[in-house]
Amino acid sequence: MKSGFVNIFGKPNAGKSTLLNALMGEKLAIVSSKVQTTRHRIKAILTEKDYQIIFSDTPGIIEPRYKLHEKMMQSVKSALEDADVALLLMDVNDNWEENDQLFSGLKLRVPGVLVLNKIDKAPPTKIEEAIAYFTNKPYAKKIVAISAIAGVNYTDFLKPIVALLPEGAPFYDTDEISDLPTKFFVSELIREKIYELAQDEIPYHTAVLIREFKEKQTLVKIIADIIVHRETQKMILIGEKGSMVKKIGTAARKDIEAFLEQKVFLELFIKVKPKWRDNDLYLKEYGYGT
Ligand code: GDP
Ligand code: K
Ligand code: MG
Repeated sequence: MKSGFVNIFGKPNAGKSTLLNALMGEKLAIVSSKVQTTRHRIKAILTEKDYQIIFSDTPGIIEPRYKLHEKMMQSVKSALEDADVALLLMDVNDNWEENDQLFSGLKLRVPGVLVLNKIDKAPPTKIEEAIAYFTNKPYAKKIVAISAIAGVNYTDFLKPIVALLPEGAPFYDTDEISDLPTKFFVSELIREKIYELAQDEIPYHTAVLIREFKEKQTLVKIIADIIVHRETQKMILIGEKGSMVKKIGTAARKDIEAFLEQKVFLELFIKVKPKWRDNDLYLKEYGYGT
């Protein structure tokens, strides 16, 4: 049995969360076209007959500007420390030199697999040139080109990664898919809808707190607070006659129902907590503690 930790690193929007979902065949990590959507390290456990891989999605690597950012980068650091294999993911259409510097800067002590993503948007010559550019880079033990959106297959993608893992007993029960509680995924699905539907900087000022999660006979009742900095942001999120919060709620409920495989009653409240992103107590309450 092979078992170990495979951690995904890369710049914001490289497609880390999309890849994690493709590998798991299930939506565990939220995805958006906005940078800094992922704030936590998410562990996803894939168990098969002869291997168990614990994948970690991480926030994109950035320079911290708020305490929230510092917590995000701490989770990148911890993911560097416990990896058996590092997946270094980049958009093949992004700047190669910048990614080269970033990956060198990680100072990997474990084998790295360079993953060139979004090949659906690149001409074949560009993919070949990228492979040539990254061949023999010290962090890239192997190079693969994929489209995370289209999906990845076992033979071309997972098999070589499994080969790099140590022999050993599985770390988690075979029926576990994550180390994080259900509530976490529920709050993330709500947050994803805010990234999709709210304009400009509002998603970055938002946290979601599940206040009630009750499994009843025929449905799950969920009450959540959407936390923002300012009264004006609250007004925008409520929208005209409550239209915005209603849209967020409807879209989130559908995804939560798919995730829980149960009917859901979802109620959302918008609350103002000035400067929560720089307040240790709030950060802890909203799940960004260490
Ligand atoms: P992360 O910030 O690295 O976690 O990136 P996400 O997984 O959130 O993806 C960022 C954006 O890139 C989203 O709009 C995705 O739909 C898109 N994306 C991810 N993988 C691919 C891909 O293989 N091809 C294309 N065309 N878009 C992708
Ligand atoms: K993103
Ligand atoms: Mg992400």
